[in-house]
Amino acid sequence: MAALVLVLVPLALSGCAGAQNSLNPHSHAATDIANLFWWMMAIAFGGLALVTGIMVAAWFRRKQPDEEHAGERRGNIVVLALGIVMPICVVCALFVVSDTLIINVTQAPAASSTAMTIHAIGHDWWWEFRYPGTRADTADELHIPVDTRINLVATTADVIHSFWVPPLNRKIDTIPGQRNRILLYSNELGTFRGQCAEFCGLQHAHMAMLVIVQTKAAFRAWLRNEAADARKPAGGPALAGENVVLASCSSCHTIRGTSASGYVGPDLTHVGSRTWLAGLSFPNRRAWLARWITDNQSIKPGNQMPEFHFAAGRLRDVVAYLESLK
Ligand code: HEC
Ligand SMILES: [Cu+2]
Repeated sequence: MAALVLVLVPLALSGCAGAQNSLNPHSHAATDIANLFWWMMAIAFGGLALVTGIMVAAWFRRKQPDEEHAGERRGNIVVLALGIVMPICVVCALFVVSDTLIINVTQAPAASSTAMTIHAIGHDWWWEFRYPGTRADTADELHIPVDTRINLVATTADVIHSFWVPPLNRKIDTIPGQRNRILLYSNELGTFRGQCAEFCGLQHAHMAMLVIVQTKAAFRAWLRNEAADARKPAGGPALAGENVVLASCSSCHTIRGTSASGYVGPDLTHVGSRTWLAGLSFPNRRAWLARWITDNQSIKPGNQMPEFHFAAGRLRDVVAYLESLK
């Protein structure tokens, strides 16, 4: 029973599964990182096996009382070779491999080698993504075309965060006043999860993102829609909701094509087309949106949006408007 617990608990805590797994690489940079991990793991286990083997052998060949000092000299040489010389060689080899091979591959790409640039901006506690050359500005869902080298520029609007999408590449910190770059690339269609990897305050754990890798045509269509202004609701509850949102929410949120131009929270121009909101804290569904507006401090305690206690009818209008922003 104890042995079973010892095996199962680390497996459960390791979290090696799902869409945020650096051992399930989808780019050559991530493949190299995963390979380095497996090599280091293999060498470490080789070292462990060797040391354990020597300990077991020493137990069987331990001195008998009548051979006090026999073999001491040879023992010293073994300690010197296995305990000092070999670790130095192994660590140096790993350093050279990771420094010359892995760091080079995962390094910021030469600007001329990439097909497009995307800006990732960390905020307490959500991710903003901009596509220079267009007006597209979105949050927490980063769309990219497949098989395309992207120059990802990571900056911050407040404190230090770290942009990390484990299946695609290593982490890159967002440092105030500095632009850090990393190559973003995926060789496969799919949705990968990323996470802020630098403690940035109360809701650091709820600062996640999705990277949605699309075919080039689907990506272009998405970007065209994302760059466009918000569509004016034709009528009904969505139109009534627009007035409430412009009056109550525009100091913090931008809705392009309207008077709302705040920059404290995410751009809501196409919020209706996202699948998860607020750093992937809740799915983009009607009941959750209503709860977010009235009760967001219980969903994401400490987040910088105030709660609004609208009457039921108004709340329904506001939600209808948000949902119309496709
Ligand atoms: C004082 C500034 C402020 C005001 C006013 C404000 N918000 Fe927010 N809002 C935020 C911040 C900050 C976030 C991001 C919170 C987080 O994820 O940590 C946010 C997030 C959201 C999100 C999630 C968006 C996404 O893509 O993740 C929605 C939806 C939203 N707000 C709707 C509203 C509505 C509707 C109103 C008006 C009734 C409103 N907000 C008023 C600051 C504000
Ligand atoms: Cu963060």
